[in-house]
Amino acid sequence: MQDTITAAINPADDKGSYLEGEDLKKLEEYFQSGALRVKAAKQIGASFSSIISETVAKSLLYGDITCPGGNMYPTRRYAACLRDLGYFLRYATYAMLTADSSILDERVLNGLRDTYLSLGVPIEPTVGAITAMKEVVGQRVGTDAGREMNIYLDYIISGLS
Ligand code: CYC
Repeated sequence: MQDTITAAINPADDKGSYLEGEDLKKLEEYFQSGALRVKAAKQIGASFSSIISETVAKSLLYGDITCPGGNMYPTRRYAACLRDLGYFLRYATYAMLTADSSILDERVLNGLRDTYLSLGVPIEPTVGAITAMKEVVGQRVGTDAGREMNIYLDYIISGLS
């Protein structure tokens, strides 16, 4: 896993140089937004289960997907879906904290699309659920932090699409 700090320092170290210019500016912005990131992570962590249930209610419930023949039926698959949404939220929160998406590549997206395709987990409703999650999270953490979380939830959407 990488983060904004190591992503700036590693290449500078390779060149044996100090940080300067754009790289330093990026770090400055990162530190300035630090309190915002930590506050959002705290809010999300304190209410993750209601974020997931609201996301599911908004995007997946009351359709065919939870009925016999749907991919969220029976309960075992319904639970797998809630678990997956929990993974997406938790790892997007880690990525938002570090302002770096590499943890998503390494721990979430690596092979996920192929796994979904081979198990018949439908991509479109999954993307719809992550889109609903963006709205729910935005309402909980506010516009600025919501924008940060959107970057990483969108990153998961692109990785699945
Ligand atoms: C299954 N989701 C899976 C599987 C994996 C993941 C590996 C197959 C193994 C299993 O059932 O546990 C995902 N595992 C992960 C991820 C990580 C991991 C991301 C990283 C930490 O370790 N079905 C739907 C919904 C959607 C859904 C739209 C929820 C958004 O219709 C999810 N994922 C879903 C379902 C299964 C699954 C239903 C079970 C499929 C099956 O066994 O038939």
